[in-house]
Amino acid sequence: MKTTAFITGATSGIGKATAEIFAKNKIRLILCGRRADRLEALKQTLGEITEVTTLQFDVSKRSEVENAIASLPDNFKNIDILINNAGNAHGMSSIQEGDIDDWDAMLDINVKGLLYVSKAIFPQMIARNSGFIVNIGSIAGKEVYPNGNVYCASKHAVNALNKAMRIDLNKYNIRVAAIHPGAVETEFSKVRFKGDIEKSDAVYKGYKPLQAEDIADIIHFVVTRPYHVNIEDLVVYSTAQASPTIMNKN
Ligand code: NDP
Ligand code: 8X3
Repeated sequence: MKTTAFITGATSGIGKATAEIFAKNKIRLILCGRRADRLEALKQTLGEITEVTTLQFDVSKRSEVENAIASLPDNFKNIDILINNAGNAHGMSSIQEGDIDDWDAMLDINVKGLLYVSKAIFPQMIARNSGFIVNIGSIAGKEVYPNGNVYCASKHAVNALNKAMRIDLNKYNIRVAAIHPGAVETEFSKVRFKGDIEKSDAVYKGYKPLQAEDIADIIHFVVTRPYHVNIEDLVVYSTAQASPTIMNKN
């Protein structure tokens, strides 16, 4: 039987690259995001090589999450792999100057959104005594850096929830893994800096950052190990990056 994967944040960056490599490897796809036009475009292109269905919802809206997942057609209901990837940083400033709307967005999307989606998918994995949940954390979930405050807190929460899922779902034979990338060149910085292209481009200048495909390749490796193997936690930097703040730029 074919493997089915559910990917949140599939419309861009790491999620989109993961959808592409999964499609090439004939994994059936449930692709999620808010931007309907991008979901439709992915359905058209990737639908030529594998079975694809899409769900448009905001992970931070609990009823949207529940309704969307409940609406999956029967042939997509058994999810083997959940990639909890949707998320972003919103703003970057000292904690005393932080925008409370940005804090709400990061905690609602990166933490509560991941929980809402997972909660809706746990039951069928538990019932089948099988499944794999991959949580996309960040180096911001391992260390706190200046002006990263609430984004770092949200990713520390993802790190904690990854461990919690591994412990609590252990008796159900469910694999759980987290991947924590350093800087990856995606739309991430455009979102963080609210469309300020100069600021977002500067994040990736002067060195070779990770590409979305690098992380997608690692995700694919992690989910294709034999079932008794669970790579639980991976931190991935570009060669030029030694820590959240130490970068060998030219
Ligand atoms: P992108 O901005 O390129 O992609 C973010 C994805 O998340 C988009 O598909 C977006 O889809 C989706 N998303 C954002 N908010 C919501 C929401 N409220 N509801 C549903 N979907 C949402 O960034 P990346 O690919 O870089 O980020 C993916 C993950 O990787 C995030 O969790 C991020 O924190 C993490 N990460 C990124 C790093 C980087 O340097 N780029 C490094 C470490 C971790 P849409 O807008 O269509 O809803
Ligand atoms: C994204 C990487 O360093 O901007 O999570 O936090 S960083």
